[in-house]
Amino acid sequence: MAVTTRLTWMQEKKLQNCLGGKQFSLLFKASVHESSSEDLLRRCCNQGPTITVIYSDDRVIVAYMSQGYDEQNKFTILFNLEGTKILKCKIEPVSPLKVFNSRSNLYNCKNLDFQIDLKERKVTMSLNTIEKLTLPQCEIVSFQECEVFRCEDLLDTRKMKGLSELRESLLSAIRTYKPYRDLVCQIRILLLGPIGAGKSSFFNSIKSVFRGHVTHQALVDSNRTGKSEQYRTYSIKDGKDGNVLPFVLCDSMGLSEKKGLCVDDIFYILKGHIPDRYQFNFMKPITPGCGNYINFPMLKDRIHCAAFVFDANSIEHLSVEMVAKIKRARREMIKCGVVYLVLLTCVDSMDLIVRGDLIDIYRCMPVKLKIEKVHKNLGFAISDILVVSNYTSEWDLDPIKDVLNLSALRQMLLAADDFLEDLPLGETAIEERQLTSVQKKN
Ligand SMILES: Nc1nc2c(ncn2[C@@H]2O[C@H](COP(=O)(O)OP(=O)(O)O)[C@@H](O)[C@H]2O)c(=O)[nH]1
Ligand SMILES: [Mg+2]
Repeated sequence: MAVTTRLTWMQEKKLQNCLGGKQFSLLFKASVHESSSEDLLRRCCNQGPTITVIYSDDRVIVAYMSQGYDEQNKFTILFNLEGTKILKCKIEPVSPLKVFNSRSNLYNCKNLDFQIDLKERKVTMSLNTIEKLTLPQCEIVSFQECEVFRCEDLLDTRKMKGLSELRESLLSAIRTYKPYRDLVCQIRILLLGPIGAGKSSFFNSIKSVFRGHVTHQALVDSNRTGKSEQYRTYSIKDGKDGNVLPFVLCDSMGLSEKKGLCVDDIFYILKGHIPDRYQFNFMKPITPGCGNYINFPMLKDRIHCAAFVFDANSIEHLSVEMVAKIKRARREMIKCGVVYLVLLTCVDSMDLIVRGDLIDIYRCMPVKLKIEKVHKNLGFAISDILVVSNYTSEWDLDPIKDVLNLSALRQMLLAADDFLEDLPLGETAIEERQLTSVQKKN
């Protein structure tokens, strides 16, 4: 059976942040392995930097050793984790052999700042250390459990190499993607969601990956006032002069309680009646025949997949009116047979989330809770909720963000295939006849 830690997610996260984005792998646990310093040293030698965690009632005392258990440490840092508080102090570098040397007379080693007796389950600390960590004035602290972890950088070169390879394979899969039975040349993806959710930023992020540098074509509304009232359909080229990619991202006006997109307009967008640069008017829903309304849209003009975009930080604060609008929009999609997914943005700015977490974001507890909330409050299936992280103020491309965003895009293309495959036979037959006649003419 796998040996599991007693550290909570929150405690691990706090330590990770204090130690500059490290991840921990459990090497030793006193209650599972032999409670002897010899066994501990055998398991923990040659493992690089380590943390030794002492659980004493509600308190967790942690010793970070920069050189681990093999040699004399350059520095040792002690932490005292109590509830949500974390206190740290640097102590004289300690030799692990001395820390755990059961043969030494523990209580006579007054010159050591920190010493553990595994057999007796007691830690001794100097008065100076006790004061710095605001521990109760008692030099000997008894404990219930002791664990040792190896500390590694969350983003080491091996992981970054793996990410770059994944990024390349996603790019290649999207470049070479062909819509189901070639029924259309490009998949049209509608981005829909509250004002300020990150719809335009998602388009900019995808365009940036294919362009090779960060671009901000679509106006991003940093004040979240919802100024984008135009319907924009964006085709993206692979590189500056490359081929047009097999998808179009359609950026709509944001949903809002008052001045946002009329939910009645969604039906016309889905069916392909609305042209690029159409000016929305929240006071006046679209009526057939108005302006440059497309009277007889073809399959290529329709929306093949929709993405509801939500800011992870405001999912709990959506008003009753907004939730009702979202649910209506979803019903509209079901009616039109359009498949939909959810994009959860801004996870990078959530409390305690660091860049390194983005490589395994679906396992991050606060993100899992957000996904649960979207599922419970809005009724979307958990498997349809995808996490993305948009470019906001960066200058350089980040493979971690690219992998998240490209994975979401790939899921949308696969979902669009489901839509095309599910079209009533009559509709695909007409479309295929039109396609062959266009091909013959050319
Ligand atoms: N940290 C972070 N900020 C984001 C993300 N996506 C969007 N934003 C910010 O959210 C604000 C609104 O974004 P925008 O794309 O204009 O939202 P839209 O109204 O849905 O098009 C801007 O300040 C963006 O920089 C994200 O993934 N992470
Ligand atoms: Mg926008």
